[in-house]
Amino acid sequence: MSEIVKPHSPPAGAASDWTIDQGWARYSPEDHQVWTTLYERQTHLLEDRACEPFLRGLDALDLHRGGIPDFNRINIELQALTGWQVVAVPGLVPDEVFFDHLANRRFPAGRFIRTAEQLDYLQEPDVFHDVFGHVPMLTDPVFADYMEAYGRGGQRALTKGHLAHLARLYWHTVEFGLMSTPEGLRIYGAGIVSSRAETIFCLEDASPHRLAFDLVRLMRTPYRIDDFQPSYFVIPSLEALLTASLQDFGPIYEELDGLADIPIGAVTPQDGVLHLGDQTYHQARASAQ
Ligand code: HBI
Ligand code: FE
Repeated sequence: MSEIVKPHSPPAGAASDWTIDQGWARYSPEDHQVWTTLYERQTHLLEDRACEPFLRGLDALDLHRGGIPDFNRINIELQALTGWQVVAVPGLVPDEVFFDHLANRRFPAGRFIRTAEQLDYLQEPDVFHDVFGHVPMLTDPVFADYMEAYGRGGQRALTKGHLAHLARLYWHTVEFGLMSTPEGLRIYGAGIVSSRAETIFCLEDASPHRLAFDLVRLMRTPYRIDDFQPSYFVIPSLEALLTASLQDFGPIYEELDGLADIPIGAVTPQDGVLHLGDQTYHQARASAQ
């Protein structure tokens, strides 16, 4: 997810679908150590903060064994569970390439890993974000169907000129989604589970709003790519998310044509408010500039 302009033909060495070999044997001991450091930090924090399907996915793929996982190894288990595959790509790929992979149950993942100096912040998705963050949820059959539906929806959104609206759906669910459970709010968004600071902020800080998921509302809401989200959207269940995504978005896009965006961090009278944030975090950041 990025506004960065991407070239439209694959770089040298990549296949026409932009995939490359992971080249697992080429990772250095330092690369593996970065993964393990991040992994241990996050799994400890996520024990009672991530949703059950995410934690189950970590177990199912045996991501506990340390070091950057070999995609060929995790693909055996992932394929058996939900028919998904992880494929390596050089970085961000063009939207149509991205959607084609998702629609065919392939998740494009970066193969490079951040350096030890960049543990907490990074612009482009690396293998820790893509594999630790995204792949565990793909072991859940309902979420697996949702991601495929999203890929198909992306292909249609491109032809209808509504990519910006659909990208917001990805951002507010796949990347930054929260889920309501009998035990309380839990994280399923990949952008959150791969970030130490946002894992705490999204659940425990008084600043952000936590609002009930509503497809149209969420597509009207811009997102931050450079900082924590001012608002998080809470789904009642993965089934509800899948059901919402399987409807025809055509009429929804028509409705959106007549509706203004809702400013980031705003709350409307129609919102289901689980927590009304005081927005102090983003106010302090704005006044410091
Ligand atoms: N490419 N590798 C990669 N990862 C992404 O998350 C990604 C992408 N290309 C396009 C894209 N995301 C977004 O622009 C779409 O989801 C809208
Ligand atoms: Fe991501």
